[in-house]
Amino acid sequence: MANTAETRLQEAIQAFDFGGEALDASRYGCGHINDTFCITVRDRDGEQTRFILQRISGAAFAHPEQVMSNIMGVTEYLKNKILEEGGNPVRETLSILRTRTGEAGYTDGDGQMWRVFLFIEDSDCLQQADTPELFEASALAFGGFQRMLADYPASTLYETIPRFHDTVNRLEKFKAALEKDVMGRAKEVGPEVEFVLAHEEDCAVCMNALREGKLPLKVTHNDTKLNNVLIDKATGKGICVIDLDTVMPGLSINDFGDSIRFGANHSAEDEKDLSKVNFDLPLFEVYTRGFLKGCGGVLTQAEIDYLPWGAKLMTLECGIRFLTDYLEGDHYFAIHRPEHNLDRCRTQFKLVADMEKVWDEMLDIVHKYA
Ligand code: ADP
Ligand code: GN1
Ligand code: MG
Repeated sequence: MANTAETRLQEAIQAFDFGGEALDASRYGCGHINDTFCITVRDRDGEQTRFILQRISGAAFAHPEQVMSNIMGVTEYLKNKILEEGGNPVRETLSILRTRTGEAGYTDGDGQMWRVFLFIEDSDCLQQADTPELFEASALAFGGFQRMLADYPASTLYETIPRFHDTVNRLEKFKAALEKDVMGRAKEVGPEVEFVLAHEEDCAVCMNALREGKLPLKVTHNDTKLNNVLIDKATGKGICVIDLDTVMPGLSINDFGDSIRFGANHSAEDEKDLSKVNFDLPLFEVYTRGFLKGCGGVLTQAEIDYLPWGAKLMTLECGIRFLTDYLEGDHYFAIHRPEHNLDRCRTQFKLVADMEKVWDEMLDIVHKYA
């Protein structure tokens, strides 16, 4: 287990030339994976500038240098695309600040890697879609991400987390964790285990479609929750897709699906009162419209047909992952209370059950906008 990030924070700050004096370094954001800090710097002109400093999670990423290689390649490519399309490359994708020795990341004395991005100011990071318009803005941004990377050389990307969205493999890992039951928690999760086992066959649907050549491998983001896109405060547009650690070859339907999982409801991912957790079909519709528009025609008919499966399986898989982490002792997702991962698992399974009730409507909506 790595030490807390704070023990190496000053060392990490020293590794970068922020162009002035660091006035403050504070924990920032609501990500579950990396340790994120906001660094406020007084530059040589006396102006204050902010940066995002992150310690990349060693529990999630075995090869952080491969994560940074992917991000360097993708952001450079996106900057050119954004310029071609008349956009602002410093605001519409991440910009890496290199270390004093010119590296993309700094490895600390514990062997953990740190990296710095320019802070994208005048933007909001939402934990819930306050309005359908904002949710649609996120859909346009994530769809646009697919579109802009449609011709990116996928073979140059590392698989930063092997089998990240292989739901069948996630199911196997869950079963192994249940069998081992290292924390003695299996006895508390009977209904959740039953729910997973009742969905065993579903877990294979998208992986089978990939294997059979129905669904193509694309360059995808793989972690498209609402708080991984920044919304421009002035225009309400999705200005910048962030959290590029899992950009790698994957299924486009998973990018669609993960956004639906997180955003097509009116509750938090860790809501304890399940009566408040309801899948919202109108929000599903809004997102579908925005995503397909953002994709600008790069999806095949089969990808469109499978979008509802992307939504259902990303939600099921995420619930299985939370449950697995709970059984294994909460090593992967950051938790802020005991049973946090179990609460998260329960919301996901409630949403899956809701989706199953309106499955035909989901199919109709997808075909309405296809
Ligand atoms: P995690 O993998 O832990 O989710 P993220 O890369 O998503 O880490 O970063 C966590 C949070 O930090 C984001 O949700 C967002 O609030 C904020 N953030 C990350 N990068 C930037 C940036 N370049 N500008 C402004 N805020 C950012
Ligand atoms: C993690 O990094 P973050 O917090 O944006 C996770 C996603 C999960 C999500 C659940 C690399 O996303 O896969 O869907 O939590 N990211 C990684 O909220 O595992
Ligand atoms: Mg994130």
